Amino acid sequence: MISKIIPCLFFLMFAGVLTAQSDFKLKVSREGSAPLQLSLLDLSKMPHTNAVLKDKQGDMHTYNGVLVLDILAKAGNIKEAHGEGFSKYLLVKSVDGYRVLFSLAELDKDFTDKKVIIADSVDGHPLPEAKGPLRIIVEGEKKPARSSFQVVELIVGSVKD
Ligand SMILES: Nc1nc2c(c(=O)[nH]1)N[C@H]1C(S)=C(S)[C@@H](COP(=O)(O)O)O[C@H]1N2
Ligand SMILES: [Mo]
Repeated sequence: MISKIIPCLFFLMFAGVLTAQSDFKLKVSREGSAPLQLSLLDLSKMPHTNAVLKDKQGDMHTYNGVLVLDILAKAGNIKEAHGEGFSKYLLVKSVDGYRVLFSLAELDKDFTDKKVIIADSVDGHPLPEAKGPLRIIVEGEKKPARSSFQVVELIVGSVKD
């Protein structure tokens, strides 16, 4: 009996993980436009690039994913990053409530060569469950602290005062 239940339980857990992955949506919100919901499949179809980041232990890892600015551009015209856009920010929210802030210029290849991506794989593998399915990677930072894992929402806002 137990020998039948255990494989069944494994199957249900596996199916549960697959369903959770396919149900996952990254929310992208911008002032004045309806929020966008991107599935992992939507993201997988966008152009990907590598970004290298040192972990807490000092080991280098190569992440692969979509430039954050390309994702934000899907939710509206991001070239406002010039001029008026310098007072705009990106707030990155994670499952555990961790929040990290960027100015839009930090994400723009016209201002920096450092890549900021939403990674869906690391060293050729999907992100581990505790760090995925998506992690923002801020290439070249001395500490990996702004590279939030389990990202669920990107919010673009502007500073009013
Ligand atoms: N969602 C989330 N992301 C997070 C954190 C966190 O607490 N929650 N900690 C940050 C900090 S302080 C560090 S040092 C790195 C650790 O990343 P690593 O495990 O790849 O070294 O994750 C960052 N990303
Ligand atoms: Mo940290």
